[in-house]
Amino acid sequence: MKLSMKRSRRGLVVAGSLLTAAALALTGCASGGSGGSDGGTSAEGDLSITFIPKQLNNPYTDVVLGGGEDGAKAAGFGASQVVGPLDASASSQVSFINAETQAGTNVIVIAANDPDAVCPALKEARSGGAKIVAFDSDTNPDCRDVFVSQVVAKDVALIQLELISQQIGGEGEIAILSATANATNQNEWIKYMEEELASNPDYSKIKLVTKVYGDDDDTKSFQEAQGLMQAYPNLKGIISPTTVGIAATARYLSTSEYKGKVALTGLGLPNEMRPFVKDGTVTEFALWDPAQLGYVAAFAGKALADGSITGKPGDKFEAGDLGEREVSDGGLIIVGPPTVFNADNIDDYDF
Ligand code: RAM
Repeated sequence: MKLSMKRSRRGLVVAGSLLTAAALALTGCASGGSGGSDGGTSAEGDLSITFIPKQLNNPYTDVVLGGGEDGAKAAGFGASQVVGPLDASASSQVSFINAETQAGTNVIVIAANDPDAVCPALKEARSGGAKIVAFDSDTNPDCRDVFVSQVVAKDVALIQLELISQQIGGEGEIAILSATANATNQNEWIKYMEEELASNPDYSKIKLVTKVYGDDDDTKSFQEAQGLMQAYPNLKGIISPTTVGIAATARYLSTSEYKGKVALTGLGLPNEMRPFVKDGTVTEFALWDPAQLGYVAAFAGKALADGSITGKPGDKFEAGDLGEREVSDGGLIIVGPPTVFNADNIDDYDF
């Protein structure tokens, strides 16, 4: 399902009655405005930035985009907005990219649902002069200028394996409950997890029995969790490297006979996972600060649009309060280290 949109000079997006809190927050003001186009000017305050997340109805996305709004303001963009689909399917972002190309948006920040499906549209946007910042989930590298990644991808994989291994005592069957089957970020983490399971003797007694996909849809993720327990009665643990998947799985486990018996870890939002840590369903999980991801992406977009970087290795730019960031090989910009959350520290975080 697609949202209908209306944009104003200030970059306002009205997405029918389905406008999310994040989109409201990001647009920063109520309705109205002249309804004019963003034009093609590149004078400092006139630069426009549009964020296209994987999907709008995702609490993780809301936090990322809150940081994006702060970053866009602090970096001096004249207009910032969020547009995007409600589902994270492979091609759901294409029409939104095309609309930005037509509008002459200066910077498009995108978390790709599929590394290939978005490419033709992004290439067209680039040939029209737009700078493309991939964040959270990469596109193919030749379709964007830089990729702002939350944490080094392999580290995201390793930390989740360490956590599950500790929680199941180093042996037994585990499963992965992921987001969509095409998601670049999840697939990269899963690839590193599989490689590590196959090569690290510490994990020789752990067996990955299946990978299932909840599509970053709460209901589907819940059902997949339920299905796992039926299909694999000896399952010892589940890794869910998606905030939607881990929260839905925790909700299922918390009222089931498996609570406290089948371990669950992965990547979660502290505010969503708090009740499940407090009730003993989950002991430890990880994440980074999602707001920082949006914030750094906005500054990267600004540096590209004003020509102070081109996205080549060694390029440096100031990311406001977060300080200097450097572009490394492959146009990669790393935001920060992951944090592990448990009963001792979860109340220190509010996102
Ligand atoms: C979900 C999304 C997102 C991912 C987080 C950890 O919200 O799939 O892309 O980075 O989980």
